[in-house]
Amino acid sequence: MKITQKQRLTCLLAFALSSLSMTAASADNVYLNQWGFTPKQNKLAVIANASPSPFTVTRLNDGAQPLSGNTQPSGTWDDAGMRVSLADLSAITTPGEYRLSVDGTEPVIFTVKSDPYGALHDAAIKAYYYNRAGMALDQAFAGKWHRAAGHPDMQTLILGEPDAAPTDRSKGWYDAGDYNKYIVNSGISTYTLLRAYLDNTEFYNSRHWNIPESTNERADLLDEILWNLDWMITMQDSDGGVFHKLTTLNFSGPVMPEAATATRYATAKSTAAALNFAAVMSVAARVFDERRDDYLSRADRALAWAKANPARYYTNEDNVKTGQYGDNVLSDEHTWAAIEYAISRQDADRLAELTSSLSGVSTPSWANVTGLSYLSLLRDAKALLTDSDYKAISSRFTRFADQQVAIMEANAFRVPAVTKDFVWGSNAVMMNKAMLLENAFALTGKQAYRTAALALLDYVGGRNPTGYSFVTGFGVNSPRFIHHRPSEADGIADPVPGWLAGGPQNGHQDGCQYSSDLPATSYLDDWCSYSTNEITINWNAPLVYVLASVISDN
Ligand code: 9MR
Repeated sequence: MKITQKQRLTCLLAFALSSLSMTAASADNVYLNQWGFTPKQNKLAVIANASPSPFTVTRLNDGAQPLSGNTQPSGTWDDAGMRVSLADLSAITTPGEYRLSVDGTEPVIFTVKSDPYGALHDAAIKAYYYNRAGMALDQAFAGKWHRAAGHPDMQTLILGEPDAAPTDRSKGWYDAGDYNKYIVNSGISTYTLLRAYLDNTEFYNSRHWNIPESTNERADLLDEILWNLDWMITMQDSDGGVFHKLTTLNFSGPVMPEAATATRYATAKSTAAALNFAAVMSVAARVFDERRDDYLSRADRALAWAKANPARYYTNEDNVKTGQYGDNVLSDEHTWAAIEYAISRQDADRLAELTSSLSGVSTPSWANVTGLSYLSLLRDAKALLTDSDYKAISSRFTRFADQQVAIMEANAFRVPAVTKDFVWGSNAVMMNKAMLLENAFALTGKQAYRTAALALLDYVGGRNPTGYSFVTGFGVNSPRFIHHRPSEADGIADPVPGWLAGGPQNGHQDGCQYSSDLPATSYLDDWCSYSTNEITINWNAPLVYVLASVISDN
């Protein structure tokens, strides 16, 4: 079909407008998953042009054209300021490389393959190895990103207690782009990885990604998790309380770990730290048989401390300027820790009591862990709950999933995302939703939940209004300048691979220059942008979970 001069102008205008609202690195105005699709999954491309336009799909190896049609207008996404249409490519199920040509746009390539997510999964979990504190990364495992050890943390002090003996608080993962280690954020991150293991045990028992422990008997995922559990244990004080974080007074500059040598302190103890610690130790007790008693007695003591100190909220000491992870609403943490402990102790009576006061399902985050309680109840507590309690929990959970499906269907990009999702770490909001949706799918077998989870994977893989694939090293347009000290300081052009960038949100807390003020397009691939382009252990964890879940139940 020939397009008129007016249509051509409209297309050009739409392209120019969308280019303006996009970040500079976007090459075109077709947005789709840049990682590849499995043969059977839905395949949608979003075109930044509201009017129906002809499109053709060409197979690269033989020039065949297995699909053509017209794009379907799908409405406006106000968060991105875009009116768009969709090309549905789901009919393409034969593995191969394809070109999508939509009239008025630059053609884009997409792939269909049996395992588009395997390498991505391995990189997303290997990112934790790259962030290990206190260990040199050998070239045999780290490739060109090998580096010296930093932060041995063998002689750390307690802030404000100059007489306390220097103490070993070694190992653990660096939280993020900074080099500090925070218990609250370790809580949700370690839980999510333990959850990934518990829900995909067979997959992980035979999965390796070349870390120093890959040749031992244990699953690589468990070795990775132990690196952090070993550190978490060192943060428990003799009274059962848990120090909130191990930190320098200020953030270091963009230098390699071994060059960041300022003194490290354990800060004040907090209720949030004790509860996160107790929850993680309780779950770890279900996974590591040989450590069960130790982990449970640690959880026990942390819970007792939290009971005696139920509202010891953490705020940074006057001279501490690093991340706060402050949370003044701890009812969700109190319930979560108690639920995990009761599950591990097989205490059905206590569980019934806790379950009856559980609040509604919400997307997990470091500050809101109610969703984690639901996951543990659904996955690990069926035999401990009465049928009617289990049903009540399940139906509240699937109601949340149904809401996400409804949001997806109304969204112009067909992703279950709303304005309030665009907070610091919005990509992790999407992945945490996807994790819940994968669980709803596992619980019911309802395909719409899997479709919604995959739509969110597509979103972080490129079907989003910035045109970025948000995982370093994957996709044709992925972040190059993440806010990650080693990636900034190592002199290697490519960032450390496998990290999920925080993603768009329009708080602009870092004062960088953004080309957009809109929630879904305020993203900057620049070191400067710690509010949209940092990486963290709690954002990668649900990505790992979702990929493992999708791969193992393909
Ligand atoms: O992920 C945290 C986000 O929810 C907060 O809004 C933000 C500001 O307090 O802090 C984020 O966490 C950062 C932490 O404090 C320090 N390490 C890097 C984390 C990611 O930016």
